[in-house]
Amino acid sequence: MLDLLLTDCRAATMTGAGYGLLADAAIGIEAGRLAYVGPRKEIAARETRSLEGRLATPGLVDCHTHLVFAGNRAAEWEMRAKGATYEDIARAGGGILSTVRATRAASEDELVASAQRRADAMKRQGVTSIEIKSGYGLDLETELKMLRAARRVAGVRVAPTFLGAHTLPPEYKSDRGAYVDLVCETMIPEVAREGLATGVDAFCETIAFTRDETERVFQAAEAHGLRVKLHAEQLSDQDGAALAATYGALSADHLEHLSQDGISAMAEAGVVAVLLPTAYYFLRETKKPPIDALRRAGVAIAVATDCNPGTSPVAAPLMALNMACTLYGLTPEEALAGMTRNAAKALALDAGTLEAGKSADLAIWNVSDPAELCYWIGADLLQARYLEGLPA
Ligand code: DI6
Ligand code: FE
Repeated sequence: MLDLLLTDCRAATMTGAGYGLLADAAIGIEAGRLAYVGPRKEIAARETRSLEGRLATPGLVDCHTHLVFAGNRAAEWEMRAKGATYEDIARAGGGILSTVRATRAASEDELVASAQRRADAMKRQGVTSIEIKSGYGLDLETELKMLRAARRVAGVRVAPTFLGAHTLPPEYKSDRGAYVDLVCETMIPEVAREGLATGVDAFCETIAFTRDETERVFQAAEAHGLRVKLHAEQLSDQDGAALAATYGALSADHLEHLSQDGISAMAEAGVVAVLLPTAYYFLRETKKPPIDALRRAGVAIAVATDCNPGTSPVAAPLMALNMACTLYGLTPEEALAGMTRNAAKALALDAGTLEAGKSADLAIWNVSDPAELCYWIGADLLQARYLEGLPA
């Protein structure tokens, strides 16, 4: 017997091509999993609930965030609006390292509290799974504190990712190699030993880590059984996506400067392309990722918020969907697949589609057409959310 049968709904199953729309669907849930998704059907259930014609989709998956951090960078952003340059701000101790200082100084409870507020905003937009990266600690203690805080964010499934190779901490300014050693020989083994992360990420960029340094991080991750992903080709082409593909990466993210070779390598290895249009918007970038070439190569495309204090102060996943369409030219079908099916693929989660056997993570919306999820900005569209079959 089912635990719950949802009836009288339109279901965007996100299986196959397009929305996989079922106009008059029933959704059966048993033991936290989807037991039936298909046309209207009477099935014995402990409880039957009519959705009164509303749209059901898979719960949204935000597959790239830096949700845990202390403080914010609004003051620095304001200085820039008044004409200060990036160098002025860096000289005044600003930028990413100001977030590192604040995060080191914060308690784990403080990190959980501020991350929870951002997660709650995302939950109100239908999110049921969030990837959360470390990377504002850059020392063992604070990186572990961030990952512990990430796991305590409630009401959503959290996929924690270790991003010790985010930027070089000031203590290691004159000895890059020693910091990469610390990441590979101390931090990754400890993170793996405590089971604090399921993935390892790095920022491969002229202002962060080289391709060779990134490869060392990947080797350490592999040695400890952790899947990798990469901030790749955000500001310049470092051939990072191809490197990530060599290591069987789940995803390569940003990709504004991705080359055709990078695309081919991703296609061959099944690496998901994670697009972050709100970061592109906030930085007023002009170079877009090569969307057409990614499509032609058959690379799965995901869309995420990149929620972080420096380049994407955005806890609004539906706005990211809108920007994926308006700024990057994705179709609403592609954008929604990018925050459901393909985002789940980017995290190796057993979710992201409505089909029997998957986790019963659902968003129920006060709309009837799935394109509306990409169309409205700031509207209050969500009616209910289920995480593993339970109202959440
Ligand atoms: N790319 C980004 O856009 C952010 N991190 C990264 O690797 C920036 C993070 C920040 O400025 O705080
Ligand atoms: Fe990021």
